[in-house]
Amino acid sequence: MRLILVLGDQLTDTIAALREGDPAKDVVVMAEVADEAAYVPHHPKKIAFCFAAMRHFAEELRADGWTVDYAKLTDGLKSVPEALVAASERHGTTEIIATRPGEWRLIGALEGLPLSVMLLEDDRFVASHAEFDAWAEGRKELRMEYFYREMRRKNGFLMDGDKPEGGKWNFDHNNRKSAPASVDFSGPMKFHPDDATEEVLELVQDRFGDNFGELRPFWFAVTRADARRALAHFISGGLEKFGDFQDAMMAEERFLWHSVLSMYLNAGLLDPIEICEAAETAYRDGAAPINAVEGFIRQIIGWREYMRGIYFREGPDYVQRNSLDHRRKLPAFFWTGETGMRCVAKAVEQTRDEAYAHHIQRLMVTGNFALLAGIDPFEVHEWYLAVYADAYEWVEAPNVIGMSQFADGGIVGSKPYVSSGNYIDRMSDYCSDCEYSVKTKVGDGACPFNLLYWEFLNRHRTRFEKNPRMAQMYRTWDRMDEGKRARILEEAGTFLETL
Ligand code: FAD
Ligand code: DLZ
Ligand code: SF4
Repeated sequence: MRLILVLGDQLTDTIAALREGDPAKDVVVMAEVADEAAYVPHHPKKIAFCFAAMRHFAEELRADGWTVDYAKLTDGLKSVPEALVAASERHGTTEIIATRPGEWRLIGALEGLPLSVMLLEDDRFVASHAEFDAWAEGRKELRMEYFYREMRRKNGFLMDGDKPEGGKWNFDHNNRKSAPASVDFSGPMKFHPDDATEEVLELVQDRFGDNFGELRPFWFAVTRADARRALAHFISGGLEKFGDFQDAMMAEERFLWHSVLSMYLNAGLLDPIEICEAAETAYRDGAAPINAVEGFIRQIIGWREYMRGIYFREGPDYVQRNSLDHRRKLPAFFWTGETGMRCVAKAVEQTRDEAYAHHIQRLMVTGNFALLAGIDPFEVHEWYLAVYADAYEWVEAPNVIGMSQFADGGIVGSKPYVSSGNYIDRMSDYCSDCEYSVKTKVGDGACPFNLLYWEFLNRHRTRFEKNPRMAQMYRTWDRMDEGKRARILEEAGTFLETL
């Protein structure tokens, strides 16, 4: 008899450890534990989703004939290792089968156990570690686009023989429409909590009710069957315009045409291949255009897989990187939303309510602000890890430390994702109601993004002026009247002091 560990983001009935086990002999161990619920102050919706999905999954395993030893949070276990040691004593076995966790912290903890642990590769991904590393080996730059093309070829998604469907690998230039007047998609499918989920909601309210984030209304799917309904709902209603408005942001439309499937995918309720197949079928059936479907598939077999590859290739110290030596504390308004910057206030507000913000809100509003203001990237990382329902370190860290904060020195991005208020104004409806003026570059009411943008470029001049993708910005800065430049730097400095 052996123990099979299933973690809160391993809720897939074909996961490696379950495939290795035998329902007739082995016992599945699942545990809600204090340490996992508290390594960052997770959003209550994230904890509730995790526990409710774990409990439902345990029931499904039992129905499939498995014996499941399930510990609830109220059983008082501190950590995953403690849960395994206790289960090992209870069942009289020291043999553990586990699927490799998605975080170095937990991998280290399992490897340090005084038990015999068989750690199996997590193969719920399109690319294995070996495949990613082989692709990365010897390359000067690890550009996602080239990795993505290999994944397209390997999996045959949107291929026309050996050519990309539609004659191009990437249709992103079609995908930059600004915010529309209205949204004709109802957003993600929402579900009513059943009794088992209600029990979790009460527990989470009791134990984590003071964490940042609204627990209710709780509308996430917590089973694979419901997650599949959410997928079908998106494919039939959202995918068609996903591409067009992928980068748009609206104050009162939190989801636009985004899929809002990442939490299900990352927890194991959905599989990346099944999602991409559903999207490709919609394209082949004429229900969604190529720019939407290519863009969507690229996010999943491209960006998501690439981020995972980077996290595991770069190693446990990745989250500590700080190539720009940013040291400022995270401003309180990341937790309160109390700022006159409407774009930031709205992004924080919806994050608090939904444990969700879409990519451009994460990258070009909160991420952009943190980078421009020189916030310590580790603090930024901990914030993102805590507040989003889809956040697990393997995917969150390369997005935050790499893509968003440039703290890895340019592994993920060839230039920092910074912008002035102009970009936000072009892509959103935030600015019209803001107490700052996006058109004002300096002086009374100037949008802080406008000031901080130039201050950032000036501060990091030696680092970035030779970057061909940034040279134009430095030329614009240099052409500016000297007095104006001095005022911008002075006002930016004053603003930064208020943070
Ligand atoms: P859609 O816009 O509908 O995209 C479809 C799917 O593509 C997503 O469900 C997701 O699985 C995948 N995807 C898209 N972009 C990325 C990306 N950059 N990296 C990985 N997968 C991607 N994603 C997470 O899953 N967890 C995180 O903790 C996370 N943190 C982020 C932090 C920052 C600073 C940034 C800029 C991005 C982060 N992302 C993260 C990526 C992306 O923002 C989310 O995957 C996406 O917003 C989830 O919403 P959705 O399901 O509606 O995605
Ligand atoms: C996110 C999370 C939370 C909140 N709680 C638990 C838990 O109590 N038990 C568990 O097995 N997993 C939990 N998880 C998911 C883990 O944090 C996740 O498996 C690791 O971070 C590795 O990705
Ligand atoms: Fe954000 Fe500036 Fe626009 Fe206000 S004016 S919403 S701070 S970009």
